Amino acid sequence: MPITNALTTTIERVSILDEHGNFDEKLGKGLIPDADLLKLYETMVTCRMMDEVAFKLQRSGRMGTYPQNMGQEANSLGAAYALNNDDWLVTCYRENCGLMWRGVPIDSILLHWMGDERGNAMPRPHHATPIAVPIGTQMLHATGLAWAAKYRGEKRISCTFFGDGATSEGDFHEACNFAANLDIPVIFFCQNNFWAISVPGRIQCSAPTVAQRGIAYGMPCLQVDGNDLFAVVYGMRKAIEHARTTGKPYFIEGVTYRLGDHTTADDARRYRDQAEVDAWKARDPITRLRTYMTKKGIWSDAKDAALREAAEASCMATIERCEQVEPPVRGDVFNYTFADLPADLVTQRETGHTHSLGQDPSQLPSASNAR
Ligand SMILES: Cc1ncc(C[n+]2csc(CCOP(=O)(O)OP(=O)(O)O)c2C)c(N)n1
Ligand SMILES: [Mg+2]
Repeated sequence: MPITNALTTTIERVSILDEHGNFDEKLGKGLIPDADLLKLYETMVTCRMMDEVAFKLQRSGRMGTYPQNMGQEANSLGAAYALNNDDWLVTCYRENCGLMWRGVPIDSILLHWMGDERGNAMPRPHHATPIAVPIGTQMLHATGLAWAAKYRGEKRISCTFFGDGATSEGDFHEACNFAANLDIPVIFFCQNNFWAISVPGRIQCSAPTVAQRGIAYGMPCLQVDGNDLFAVVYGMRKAIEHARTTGKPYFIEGVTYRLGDHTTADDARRYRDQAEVDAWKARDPITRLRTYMTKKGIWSDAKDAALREAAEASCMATIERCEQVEPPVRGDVFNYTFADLPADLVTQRETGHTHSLGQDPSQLPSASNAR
């Protein structure tokens, strides 16, 4: 028997507004009305400002570890813009911009990174799940949420975000397998920023694109320029239409770059070249949009300065509010898991120490904070 071809496939890549200011009129015309574009740009600038402020807060000891979103704003923003507000937005930790577009208060996000978990209890009406730090868990949650919506006959879909490194996790593959084989309308959105902390993408994924990982599960896949808001919106509209009309999943790879360290606990200078960072700085999604809007005559330096001033004031007000929130009580760690707290945990709650640690009474925190 002759050898036949079992599969030939291609992955399309979408770029509409490139870093040199070239705009593809055919794909981009009418995609985002000017009035929306201005609001989207404002959200990006405010998000970037918050990112810079959060970095400084951590450096001055007023915030715990924080993962900067700098450079990746267009991905989650474009997705949140294209989705309906009652579709599930299931994020990890580089999607502040999309959450802000959804209306999640910046207070919630900052409070969470200041170590107060109440910040991560996303206000219910926003259909956003808590920021997921364990790598990969949220893709399963998104699949479950979309499955539940399907079971109830709702038209709601979910869109989940994860990094390139997360596609090496078993959870990713289980979520894809489940969604593809049970026909569950989930959009899997990978933010490929080429690094998983200090592990470069090329030794984590030998395939030329991350998008093709979706092909293995029979999902349509698309790669978009993730620093181009227009391309992200274009790709998301395709994915949303597919998910809503067929009830099946879709895979998007947004090619982007994290301009900051992995988190404030990292120093990326130890493992990546400044030349690489500089090349990506020139592709910054915010600068690109600003140049485009200025050329179009709908933006100016004066408007930009005013926006930045307003964004800074709003970030400062947010921080002031967050720092005035009464800290949570230590006992909360114990209070919401067991109906009847086992005796040894009662002791821990009362004394703040376990059998194995902190036997030296001088190390014990005061029991007065335990409740
Ligand atoms: C289950 C789990 N394993 C390991 C970690 C430690 N960790 C935090 S971020 C990260 C890399 C994630 O890389 P990627 O998915 O590409 O996302 P990025 O940080 O680049 O946005 C790792 C290994 C974790 N948070 N959770
Ligand atoms: Mg990554």
